[in-house]
Amino acid sequence: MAFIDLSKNEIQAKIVYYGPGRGGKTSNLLFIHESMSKQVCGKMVTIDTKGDRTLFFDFLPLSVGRILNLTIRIQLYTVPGQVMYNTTRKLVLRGVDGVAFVADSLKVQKQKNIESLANLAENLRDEGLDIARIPLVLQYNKRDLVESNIPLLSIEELNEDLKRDLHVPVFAASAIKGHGVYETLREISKRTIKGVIQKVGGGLK
Ligand SMILES: Nc1nc2c(ncn2[C@@H]2O[C@H](COP(=O)(O)OP(=O)(O)OP(=O)(O)O)[C@@H](O)[C@H]2O)c(=O)[nH]1
Ligand SMILES: [Mg+2]
Repeated sequence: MAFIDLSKNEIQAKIVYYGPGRGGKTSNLLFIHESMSKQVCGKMVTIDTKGDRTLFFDFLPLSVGRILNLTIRIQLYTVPGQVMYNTTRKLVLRGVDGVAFVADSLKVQKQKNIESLANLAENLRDEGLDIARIPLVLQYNKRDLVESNIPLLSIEELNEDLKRDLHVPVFAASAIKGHGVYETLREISKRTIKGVIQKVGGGLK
């Protein structure tokens, strides 16, 4: 949850990476953790995994700089994408300030992407949040597989399935190669911090 600590001149914001199982949420955080300077990026904590399946969540704290004399700290979380872990997803979503939705470009995952976005909307609603208003970006992951023989969804098809009437930016990405990972992070951070400053600023008036 976003909060401002005036004794430390600090703002904290929570960004959740959401999406279908095996879409690449953990891979995004791993790439950020491996490539970002240690001054910015803290220790990555992975709570309970089985192979490459997240069973609880991943957590990565970032200290991204200063705005208006306030230190900005961002906490990145991933949810477990597998359908059966909805209770955990709801727990991780508590106090969320922004969401990066990681869709899987594999054609076989078409329905799973759609269901996961609907599940996000429903879980946000339970938190009193509206998917059309929360800071949100979409990432279409695994675009590196365009060069393989594996059937992929086109960007247009992903837009039709997921973006629809949402006014959100979309990033083509390859989390394992690191393409689009920082673009996604930068945009969702910018939107989230803007939202937090508006929220906190409003609260201080
Ligand atoms: N080719 C390719 N494989 C990827 C990419 N991103 C992730 N993967 C692979 O997809 C599998 C799942 O990736 P994860 O990052 O663990 O997926 P997740 O969304 O965290 O999955 P859950 O924890 O089950 O929700 C792993 O074997 C990754 O190596 C990508 O951009 N391209
Ligand atoms: Mg994971």
